[in-house]
Amino acid sequence: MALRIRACVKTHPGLRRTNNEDSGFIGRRLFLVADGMGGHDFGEVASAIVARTVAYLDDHGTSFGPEGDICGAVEFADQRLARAISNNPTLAGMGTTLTAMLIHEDLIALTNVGDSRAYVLEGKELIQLTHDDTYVQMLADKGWLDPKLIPQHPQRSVLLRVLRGGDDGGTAEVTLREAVPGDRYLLCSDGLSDYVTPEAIQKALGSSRNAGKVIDRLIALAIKAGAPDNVTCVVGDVVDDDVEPTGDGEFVGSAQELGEGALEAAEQKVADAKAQGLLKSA
Ligand SMILES: [Mn+2]
Repeated sequence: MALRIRACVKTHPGLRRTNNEDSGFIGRRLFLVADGMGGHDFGEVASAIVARTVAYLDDHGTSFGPEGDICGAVEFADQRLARAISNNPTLAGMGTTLTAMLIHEDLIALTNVGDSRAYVLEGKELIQLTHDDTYVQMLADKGWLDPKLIPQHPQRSVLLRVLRGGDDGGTAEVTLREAVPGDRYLLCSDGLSDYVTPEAIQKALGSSRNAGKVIDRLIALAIKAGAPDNVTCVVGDVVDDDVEPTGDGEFVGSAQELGEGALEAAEQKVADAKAQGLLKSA
């Protein structure tokens, strides 16, 4: 018997956006959500580059243990953003959040940059595992803002840290947790957590054994709330069984749309935008 995570991933562009800048991935041992941002449509490029780069860990060994592996992958992803921007300065300003989870033997390593979240449902209790790198969360941490006011705060989406090929984002903090069969994990972009209350998330997570149905419910709740943003969810259950995971993993959102050549796709987008007169030629 071996511990692993059996997961499902889905994304929805929401009701007000035409493009999806979120990416999601589920593999044999690695799971992630990335929410891109930036001028024009380059947020989707940033989230695709980072999702594709970090997902590489899914098939590659743990030379430095789960913490070292995840830190190295985040650093490498940030360097790839830096390289993409230095090769093509039109991309400057793009960035992405990342919340990633890796299971290794009986440990789960979790990292996050930005405001995409990880939760765990332990029995009936919903616990938020990540700390938002947002301006309002910082104010609340210092005791300057009542956390109850965060959901309505006009600056609630201002991020203090993202991956942007810069000097701050590439250093990942990793927390380790024990993998316990029966625990259900949720990774989500702020398109869910900004519009659906923790109580409603908790209820939906406990509503079915089927992770896909649970995600359908979560997305339906975001849509009921107007879904102004892209919504991406990974729901994963820790199981102890002998079933070998198969397949290459599954991407959704911009990492799926742009494919492995996210960088080349970015360069094509820049060229197209220039041709349409949307950008000044360099
Ligand atoms: Mn978002």
